[in-house]
Amino acid sequence: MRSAVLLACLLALVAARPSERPNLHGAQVLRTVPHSPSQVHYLHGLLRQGHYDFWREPRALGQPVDIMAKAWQLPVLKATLDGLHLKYSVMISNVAQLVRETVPRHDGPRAMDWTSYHDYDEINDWLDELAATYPSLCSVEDVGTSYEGRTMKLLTIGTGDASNPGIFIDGGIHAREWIAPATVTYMVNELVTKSDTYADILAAVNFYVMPAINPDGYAYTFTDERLWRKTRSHQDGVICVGVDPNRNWGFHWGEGGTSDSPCSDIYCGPEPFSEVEMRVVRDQITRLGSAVSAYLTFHSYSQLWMYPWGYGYDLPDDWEDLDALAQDAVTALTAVHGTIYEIGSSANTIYVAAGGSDDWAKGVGGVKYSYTVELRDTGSYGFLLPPEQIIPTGEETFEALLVYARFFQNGGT
Ligand code: 0X9
Ligand code: ZN
Repeated sequence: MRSAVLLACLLALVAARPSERPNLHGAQVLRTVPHSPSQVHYLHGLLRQGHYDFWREPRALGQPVDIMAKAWQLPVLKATLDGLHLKYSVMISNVAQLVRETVPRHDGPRAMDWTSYHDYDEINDWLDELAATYPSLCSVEDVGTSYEGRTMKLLTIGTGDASNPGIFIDGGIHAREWIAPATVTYMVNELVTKSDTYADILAAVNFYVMPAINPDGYAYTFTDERLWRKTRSHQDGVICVGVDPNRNWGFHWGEGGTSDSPCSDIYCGPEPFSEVEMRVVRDQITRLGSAVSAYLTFHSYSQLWMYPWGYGYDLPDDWEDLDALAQDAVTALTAVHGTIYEIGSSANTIYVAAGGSDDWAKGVGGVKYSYTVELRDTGSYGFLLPPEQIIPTGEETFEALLVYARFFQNGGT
């Protein structure tokens, strides 16, 4: 009897969801706002040391910085901030509990919906199901395999010619940003299940969609570590796992806002496109060529609608075209639930970070309208956005997507 109880306890421990793993117990997210250049400088130093998980990196004076610290780190972090005369507030007082609340209960595969988050296999099964149910509207292709062997799928939606203008959409390049795949799949579902409403758009514009382009990282956030960001690739002789896939693209690779330390969350990798998943996405954008008129890559969080460049403060020559379309899209987005977004170039809006997919899409892929969207929220929940916000986020973001679609439908170039 005693051994049966012991076994049950052991099994419960092994089956414990990432939320229940002990390392997040007592973890908190602190927010601080630097008001002097030296405070920004010191926060950058703290970021580079790599001891803390910066949920929101230092940007500029007056802009909040969100730092997660584990229970044992909190006293030191608070003392460090005090030493820098930086006031702080507790943004998330119980990270572990929030993780528990947002991780879906899993008793085998669940049908797709938008009231909870779904894992990689569920999303892939749903893509296959969509293509089988709506063969005249969409098709699915296996376009690659992740480092750990997961199939990567590309869904094409549209009823017109393959040469119609296309919008390439991806999500989940950063594993822990769960609202991104959820929002991308929400928008796909709207287009496909309400195809009568959007018949004109679907006849004139194609959508190329990859909802979760970091399959192994995304799967890992469901099974092991909810707040994992990078890929899951291993390098010989290197202890730390993974590369920041949004520092890995071959355009200004390894420049500002990246790290060459494999343990860093912004590690750019041993070489450009070292990550197979990014090669897969790159090859699809390349293959589609001039059929891609816009590239939208979904992240979270901070509510930002950004265009290149991210590698430096310069703006592309045609930035006004990109800005105007973003303004229209965000106006439509805000009209739905009043959610406010900031618009601008990546480097000027968030921070300098080279090797991003958006910069590559424009700088090498030749996609004029290239954007990174940081979805909800502004930090109340951060990466742990409650599932109740998936539908409202989907609703508002879909209106923004329709602005892009109508722009191309009406001959925008
Ligand atoms: O740092 C990133 O990769 C993105 N922010 S996140 O918090 N989701 O990690 C912003 C990327 C903006 N684009 C480029 N810097 N190219
Ligand atoms: Zn991201």
